[in-house]
Amino acid sequence: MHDSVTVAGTSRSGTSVRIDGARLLDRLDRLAAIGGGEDGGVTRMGFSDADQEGRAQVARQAVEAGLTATVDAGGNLLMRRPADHRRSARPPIMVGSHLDTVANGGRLDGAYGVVAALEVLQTLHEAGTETDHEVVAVGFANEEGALFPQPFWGSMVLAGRLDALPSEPEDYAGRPLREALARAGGDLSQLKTAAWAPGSLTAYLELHVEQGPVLERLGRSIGVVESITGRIQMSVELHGRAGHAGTTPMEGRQDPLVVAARLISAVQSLAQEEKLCRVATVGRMEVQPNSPNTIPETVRLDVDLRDSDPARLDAAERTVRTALAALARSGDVRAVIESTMRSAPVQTDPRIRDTIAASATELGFTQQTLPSGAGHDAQIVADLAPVGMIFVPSIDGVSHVPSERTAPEDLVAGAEVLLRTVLKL
Ligand code: HGY
Ligand code: MN
Ligand code: MN
Repeated sequence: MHDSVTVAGTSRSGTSVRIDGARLLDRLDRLAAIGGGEDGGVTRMGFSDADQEGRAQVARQAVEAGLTATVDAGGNLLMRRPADHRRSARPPIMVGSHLDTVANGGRLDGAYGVVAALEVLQTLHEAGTETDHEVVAVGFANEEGALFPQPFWGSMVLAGRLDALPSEPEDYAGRPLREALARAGGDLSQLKTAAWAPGSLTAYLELHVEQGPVLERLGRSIGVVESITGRIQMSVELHGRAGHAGTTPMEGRQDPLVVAARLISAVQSLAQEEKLCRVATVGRMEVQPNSPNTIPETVRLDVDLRDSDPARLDAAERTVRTALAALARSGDVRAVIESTMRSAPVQTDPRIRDTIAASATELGFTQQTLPSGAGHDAQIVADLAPVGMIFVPSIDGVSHVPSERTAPEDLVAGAEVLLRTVLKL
């Protein structure tokens, strides 16, 4: 058990409501145990069994706290105070993040924002604090797209961006999402029922670990996020001709892995040398038949491009497509490329930024305004409402790895600022 770490927030009625830091930290430990590995990594890929177990655990904690927990058709977990606390005529304030992780990722990316959102909701409920707006806590489904390659799935459903989603989503192995979504409590044929209308939220707030080095380097406790990066994800298939590694002459080979290697180098250089976009990465590749003494038949890989300027992103995407066409021609392989996800860069709402900054100041925390190099559900929910994001420092600036960590006092500080911001909005 963690010893208690509490600091007061104040509600409209002036009584002080207190984040229960020990409860927050214990729930993070419990959630990290689901899909947890020896090296401290966590694997709860969207719509996997572990993800479902994680969602169920958070839902149980909400119900035990006297809250309601429901899963919408997209698989998003929504937690609310009992009906008699929804008197407010004003649209609710939604707070949350995502519950899924990347493969062998960290214990905080996403999970921290959902557990803190539950903590805020439970703290308000226990204190009997009436807020001007109903507060809804959300655990978005499949933000990472680690198993079913549709990142931001849950927030895209909630934002009603259904036309940008495949009608019959499958995982990387071709297994249909329909059954996995149903197991999570969703329904692929009812996604429309999970969409919220523009203006149906007063604001969306997401608390998240920074996943970068800035706050730690500057020695600041709270990050006030000013913008969230734009991002394009492209899937590439290269079809060559398999053959015996020993008897097939080099002349005339149609080797897709050689083309893939050249493409990966071209992707790296378009960010590193040509500076066409801020970062460019190939993080996933599949080789078929993946046999040491067989010239590959097919290679599949994903390209991830990021920049805060949509025009630069588009130019970088065109460059990848042009480079791929030339490399496929010279390597005599057939190439198929598809942009599987495109999320525009988003500015957070200035009024919410100011409220976060004022909350951090009142609570005595140092702060820093900064951009987010990572993508977040907030950039999708921005279709519906003004959004704000609060960061806390990542130790060594790392994330998406087992060593992802944040100091406990920073985790509690972030939740205190989230609570205070909700009360002030
Ligand atoms: O990839 C990202 O930026 C986020 O972690 N989904
Ligand atoms: Mn992530
Ligand atoms: Mn995240």
